[in-house]
Amino acid sequence: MTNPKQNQINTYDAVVIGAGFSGLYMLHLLREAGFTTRVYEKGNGVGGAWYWSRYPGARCDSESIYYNFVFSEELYKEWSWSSRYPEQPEILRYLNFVADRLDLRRDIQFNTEVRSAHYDESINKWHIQLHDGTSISAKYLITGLGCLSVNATNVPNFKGLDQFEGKWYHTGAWPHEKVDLRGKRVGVIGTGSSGIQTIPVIAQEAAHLTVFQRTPQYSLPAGNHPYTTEFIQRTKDNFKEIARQMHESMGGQPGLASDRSALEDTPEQRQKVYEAAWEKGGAAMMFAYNDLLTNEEANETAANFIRSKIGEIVKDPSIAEKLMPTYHFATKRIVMDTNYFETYNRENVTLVDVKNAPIVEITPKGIRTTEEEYELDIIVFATGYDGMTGPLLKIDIRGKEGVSLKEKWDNGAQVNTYLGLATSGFPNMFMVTGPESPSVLGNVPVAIQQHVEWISDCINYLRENEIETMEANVEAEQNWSKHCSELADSTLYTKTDSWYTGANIPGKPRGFLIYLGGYAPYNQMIKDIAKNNYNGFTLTPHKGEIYLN
Ligand code: N01
Repeated sequence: MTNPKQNQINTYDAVVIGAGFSGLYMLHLLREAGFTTRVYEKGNGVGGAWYWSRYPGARCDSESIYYNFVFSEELYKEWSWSSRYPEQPEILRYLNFVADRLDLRRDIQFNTEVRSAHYDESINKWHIQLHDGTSISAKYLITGLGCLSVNATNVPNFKGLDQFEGKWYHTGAWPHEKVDLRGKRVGVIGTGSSGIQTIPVIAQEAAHLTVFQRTPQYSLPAGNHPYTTEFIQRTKDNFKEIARQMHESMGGQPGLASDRSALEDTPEQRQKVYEAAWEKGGAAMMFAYNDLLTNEEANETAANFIRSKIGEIVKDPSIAEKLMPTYHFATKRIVMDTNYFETYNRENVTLVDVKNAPIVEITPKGIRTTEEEYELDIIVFATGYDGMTGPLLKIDIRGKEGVSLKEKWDNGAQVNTYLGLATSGFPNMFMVTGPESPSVLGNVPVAIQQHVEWISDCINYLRENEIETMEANVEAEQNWSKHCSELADSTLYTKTDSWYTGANIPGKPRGFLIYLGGYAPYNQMIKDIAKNNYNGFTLTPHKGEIYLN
């Protein structure tokens, strides 16, 4: 039987994929500017990652007063955060508040997956196919998929998972109803941000928790605390200054940068600086000195400090030793926790080092490593995502001459973008926080706002100047990609295996797809490019003349 929706075609100025921070703001700006815009969202509600990641203990690792939109003073002042690092339900409530306040839902289609987006050169339009067979066409295609998305969760291909008699869940696609852990034997695989947030909370409820750790982490105390009404009022009174500082900082959160090298200080001075940063909590430690990510010796001073803290917190020295990381501090995404290391002092928690004794298979009863079988009722995969390119490459996106993004990027081996916003061969397509933009190395909502505003200004410019298509130039994107790699190679980031480098996904080509030049300089650069009539892009007016920039 043919699906009646298959022949139905709707045309919009812009189609946006995803209704998280990116999609919501993109819809708002384009609609305000008078563009017909439609957002497609796989979930049954807004929120993106915050809609899906409902695992126990999920919370933000940027300070809440900076983890929001600052394009509207009114909106900022109408919302009050409860604490420094709020839990997932509160962030989801915030995004629902934004959607309601800006009346966004009427242009969002929920429970809808975009399966493909193909560019038709004969009419300069994108044809977008939805999971139910509906076809949509649009002049502009904007991906607001996030760098880590539910469509790119990583569940390692362990033998026997299908035979497991208990239940299993991935942290990034957690059930919406409460998972009852009482009296259960729970196993958590993975000790990245998700694992480290959920482990202390699961340990409090489960009968027994077994943590399967492959790489120990430099987790820092979040230093979470409730906000007072007076504090929140002060942030509202200082809205303009807060918004300015967010946009003008290197990572979207003001007040963190140091201008000193760790090696300028004596060991005693460093100890004091690190103690103060540890006490302050959050990301302070990462920014205690300005060379922790570029100088191995400097980095080692911070790494040693954290290892000594782990030794102090964890009572059993053999467990403490297993929990001490050896890679360069902060070269994997920094993790912030509440009572993570303390959790290993509990009697109902076992740490299994799967680097030494790898997982061999999932059995009907639990997990078997090379040394032992662990019986479990529930397995939690806190095993991360196919980040950066994964969310984009899961959709069949084809540009000119039918070439897919997958082919163009050689399945991830040759990712080229211009500024992380566009890629040659894919006219009128824009990526919010795409590969090779500053994206995840900071407070992401700020990176999102900078991109969304740039894209919206750009689409307005195209309309005002009667430009039909806009496409990144091959040379501009090759130079940009080279610049991104050179920057990455001048740091310690590329010396560590992580999801930043693609090393977490077996067979995924390596590459560091994040621009390391900082949010504020990047934002200035893309604004200058716009002012300069979008140099690095080819703009083709309606009449067919070509402006090469
Ligand atoms: O994923 P991860 P995540 N066998 O990739 C292990 C954001 N986030 O979901 O390090 C055994 O960091 C893997 O081990 P290893 C944040 O940006 C934000 O925790 O590869 N273990 C690692 O320990 C974060 O960085 C918030 O050796 C395996 C873990 O699984 C990003 O999401 C909250 C394995 C995966 O860690 C991803 O974090 C949560 C295997 N086969 C997340 N495969 C906020 O607060 C993987 N692992 C905003």
